Amino acid sequence: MQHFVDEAIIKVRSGKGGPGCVSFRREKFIPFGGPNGGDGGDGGSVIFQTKENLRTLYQLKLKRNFFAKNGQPGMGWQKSGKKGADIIIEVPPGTLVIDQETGELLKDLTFNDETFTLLKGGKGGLGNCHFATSTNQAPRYAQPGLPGKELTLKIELKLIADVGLVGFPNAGKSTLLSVLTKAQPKIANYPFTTLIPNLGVFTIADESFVMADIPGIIEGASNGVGLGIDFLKHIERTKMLLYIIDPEDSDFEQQYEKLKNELHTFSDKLINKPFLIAVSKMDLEDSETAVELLKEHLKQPVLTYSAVTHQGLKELLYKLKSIINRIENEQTQ
Ligand SMILES: Nc1nc2c(ncn2[C@@H]2O[C@H](COP(=O)(O)OP(=O)(O)OP(=O)(O)O)[C@@H](O)[C@H]2O)c(=O)[nH]1
Ligand SMILES: [Mg+2]
Repeated sequence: MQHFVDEAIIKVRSGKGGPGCVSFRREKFIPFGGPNGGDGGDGGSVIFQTKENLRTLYQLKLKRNFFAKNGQPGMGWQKSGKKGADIIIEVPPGTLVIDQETGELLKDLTFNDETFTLLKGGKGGLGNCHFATSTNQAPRYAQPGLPGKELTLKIELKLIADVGLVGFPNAGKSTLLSVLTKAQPKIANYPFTTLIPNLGVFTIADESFVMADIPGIIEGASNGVGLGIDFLKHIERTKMLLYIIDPEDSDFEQQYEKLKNELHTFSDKLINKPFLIAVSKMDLEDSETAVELLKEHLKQPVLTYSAVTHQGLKELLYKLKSIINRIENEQTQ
């Protein structure tokens, strides 16, 4: 199974500013040289950068502390200390940076190659050359550098897939992912087989799209029943949803409305997405009759397929592609 990490707790710290320097010119023929202490370098900052090729937060699990370097102290001859090196934290697009203590969302990093400075390094202190006055021409004082800042962060990754699969447990979501993509999710004939989201890439007419399979959703999920609702955040950013309806389920005709209800309680964003309804397991007996009843009940188009015989899969893929292409065209206009 694909290794999937969607949350990490890390500690970040920006660098301390280097202290300013106290120093005086001392040259052979200038016995009482003026102050020439240079400034301390600024501390390094904590910077986030998104990289499209990263798919998980796995690398944040390996290294939990991300500390920028301190600024160097100022030196004589008005030489400034070097700035401390920044720490750059690379994350996939779709990453949320949250203050672990307050729960405040600090940044939502959506796009590829986005850069965000979370904590600036402490300013370097001024050297004593700045403090000479007419009454004190030899100041023995320089500023200390300002401290860096430290935060504990919760980093959350919302998967960005084109299509999010939504269905009751056991509807056949993971099976669909496994026949359309190279992903190998766990499949079994009992509810709640899928415990973490799976991603796969499907290709149709030379175009590739990402499909996300999440745990099944049941009635009351939005009130914390079952597992599914925790994972709805992973499909909040998908371009579209694909509802998988299970013809084996006794609630067959009501499944779509029940699912929609749960999604609605979770977020309006989900419910306003373009969607498609597909009935799985068409190889089973009586599924044709069930679909006729469903179509009458829903009064909207319903696609059908079987992951066993592969009937209907091509049509399903073309339909998904055309909806995603339409959405993408609308977005670029
Ligand atoms: N006959 C038939 N069985 C199917 C088809 N698709 C899935 N199944 C079976 O349905 C059962 C559930 O499939 P899964 O893919 O694990 O269902 P799921 O929706 O991912 O379930 P959860 O992860 O529990 O939410 C398995 O026994 C599959 O073999 C199909 O098209 N035809
Ligand atoms: Mg599953």
